[in-house]
Amino acid sequence: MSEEYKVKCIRCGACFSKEDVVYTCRKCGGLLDINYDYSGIDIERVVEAIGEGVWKYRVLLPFAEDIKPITIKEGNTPLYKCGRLAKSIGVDELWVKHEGMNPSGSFKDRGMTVGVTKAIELGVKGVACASTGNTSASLAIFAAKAGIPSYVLLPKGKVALGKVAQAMMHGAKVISLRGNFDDALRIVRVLCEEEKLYLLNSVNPYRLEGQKTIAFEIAEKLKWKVPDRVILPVGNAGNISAIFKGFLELKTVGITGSIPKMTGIQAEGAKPVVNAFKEGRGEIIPEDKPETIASAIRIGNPVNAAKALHAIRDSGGVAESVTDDEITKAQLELARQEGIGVEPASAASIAGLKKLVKMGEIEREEKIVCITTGHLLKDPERVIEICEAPKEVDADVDLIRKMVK
Ligand code: AN7
Repeated sequence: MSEEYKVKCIRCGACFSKEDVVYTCRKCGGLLDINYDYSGIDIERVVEAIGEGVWKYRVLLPFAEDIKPITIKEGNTPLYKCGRLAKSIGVDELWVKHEGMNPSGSFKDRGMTVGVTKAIELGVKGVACASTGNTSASLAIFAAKAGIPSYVLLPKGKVALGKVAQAMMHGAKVISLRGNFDDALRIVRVLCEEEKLYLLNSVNPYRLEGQKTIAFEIAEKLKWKVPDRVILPVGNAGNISAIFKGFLELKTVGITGSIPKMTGIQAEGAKPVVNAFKEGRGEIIPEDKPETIASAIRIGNPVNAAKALHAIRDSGGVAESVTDDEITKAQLELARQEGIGVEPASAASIAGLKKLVKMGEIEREEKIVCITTGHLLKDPERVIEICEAPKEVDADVDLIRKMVK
């Protein structure tokens, strides 16, 4: 593992110590990044690494050799080649990396294994987050595994059932806030400062170190050749920033030769990053009333927007939005053509691909990876809404025989 790293502000370059509990730059308020001495990274230890999941890539994680990870065997998710869907969309080569196959059912586990391991190293008394659902489920699980208390703030009535159930079951103190996700994040940040709880939203740069391993796994599965494009949903904008960093690191240390076009998809009713991208701005204008059926990405003031906009522009990618109807349609197609069950936010990546192909922005020859961030079972209520209801019948074989004809 890489003990040699800096916690550095992406805006003014100020550095902070590893023992410091700091989330944003104390000098200018900018986002922080974990920087390694890449000249000291042994490529063989990345390419030849044994093991599986996030900790396989421990040379590029910010810990000393002897650290004991808090892990529930996260990562190592399947990368499916999707021939039928590719054909119907009109592209030659489409892969789906299904992050819903993580232990808690979302990609957040990758960030939490690193984040909670750091929390234990720092010796904090508890951990906390605001969440649209998946972050809280994952935090509750890792806190349980670590044996420390967790506190989660959820926007009341706006979180999918499966996610709340997980947070409750694994023992988090769940607080239902009369407000939206952005309100919850604002409040939990104050709470963490005052109560000395460790904040594990994606503003915490250690979270992103775990999530960047999505890039490592994609590259490795494709025999260290990177795809032309990676498409994923964007909410708080941490994951797209993390995956870009992962690909950048592989290129920096000399394992790969290029970086995929990072392509971020938001919902029509919550698209501050898309607007900033299209208007050529480096900062977003927050949206007061974000609204979409994809509750995971119902976020109006994404904290990692500055990093995400860099990732998208520096890689030659784009940001685009899709409607709720387009999301639902893509969710059904992915389920029925490929057998991949995802929650609405995740289907935004497929909906975005379809739209960008139609617009001529994506070319047929591109090798594309879509990331589906969360599992279908996270949001059972939504499934019942969009699928045909089961037909109820008496226990009579003749009646049922007629139904299957
Ligand atoms: C399924 O759980 O923000 O752009 O609090 O659950 O890195 O925020 C969830 C985000 C995409 C967006 N897909 O990722 C939370 C939360 C799913 C998600 C995103 C989320 P980011």
